Amino acid sequence: MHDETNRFMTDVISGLSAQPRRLPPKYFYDAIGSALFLDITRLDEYYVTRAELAILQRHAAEIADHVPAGAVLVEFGSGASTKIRMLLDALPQLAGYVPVDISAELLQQEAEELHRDFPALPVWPIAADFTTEFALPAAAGSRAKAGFFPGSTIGNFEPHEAEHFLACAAHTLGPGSAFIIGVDLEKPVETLHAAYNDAAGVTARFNLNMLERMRRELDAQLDPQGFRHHAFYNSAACRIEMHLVATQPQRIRVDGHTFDFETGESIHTENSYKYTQTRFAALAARAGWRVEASWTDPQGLMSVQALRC
Ligand code: AVJ
Repeated sequence: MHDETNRFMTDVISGLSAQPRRLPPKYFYDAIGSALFLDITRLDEYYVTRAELAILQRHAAEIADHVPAGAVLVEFGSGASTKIRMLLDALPQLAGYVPVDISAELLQQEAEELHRDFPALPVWPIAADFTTEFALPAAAGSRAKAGFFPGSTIGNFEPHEAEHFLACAAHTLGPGSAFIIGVDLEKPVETLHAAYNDAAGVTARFNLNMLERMRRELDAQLDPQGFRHHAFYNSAACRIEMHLVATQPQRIRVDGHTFDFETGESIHTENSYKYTQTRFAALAARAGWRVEASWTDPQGLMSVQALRC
């Protein structure tokens, strides 16, 4: 079995053994899940991507002002590298771009495409799980560094994990580095609810794909039709929660383990934390970062923050 599959298996068994049961949201993104997420970003109800792209487009020059000339830019979870392309034209000459992503295949493909489109930009991909510590390529050397972490992916972390992640990033990037990060903001619950319960049911399919993936990759025995998508705003915790809820008694068998579900029992698959500017600035400060500037879209739905450590 591949390392990645092994890790998936271990995380599934420990997550389903836990109470409440949970599965890490990073496992949404196999090829099918990544395609479904792309569909989500195009939904009318899902404001996050559209609002962030509007900010990056409109404020590219100001954002670029926070990235030192000659810096190496490190993107945490680069995926299709769509957003960095929007900044590259505005950015001062970079010494290099380091996309970090768990999917080695996607990385290779994107590195080649970037090289075609930006031949003067050295690209040094790293296949790694950016939620763990990783080493920068030797070529990055002692140059200035800037981090890039768009998409409000930081919202998937518990606040204490987000703090730990930011502290680690400060360590990896080094003192004096910049960090450009997308942070989703608190807003009326109706807007949030619609964004995670779209009328076309794409988010439901995205959530349920986690179970399909367990069948495909781990040979799990389960009935995906016995679970339903449930997403709601937990206002006390300031987060959207996504769950897969058993609609009837269910049994999941995987690698010799058996997990029984009563009707209504859930697997918690994702938290998506929403911040106020003040709460995010306080969290960043605890991790050693100062907010130098922040931008929002005209409706104030989403933010991009420029940090310095
Ligand atoms: C990619 C983590 C930012 O939390 O909004 C979209 C993932 N989940 N719809 C988010 C997601 C359900 C998304 N992030």
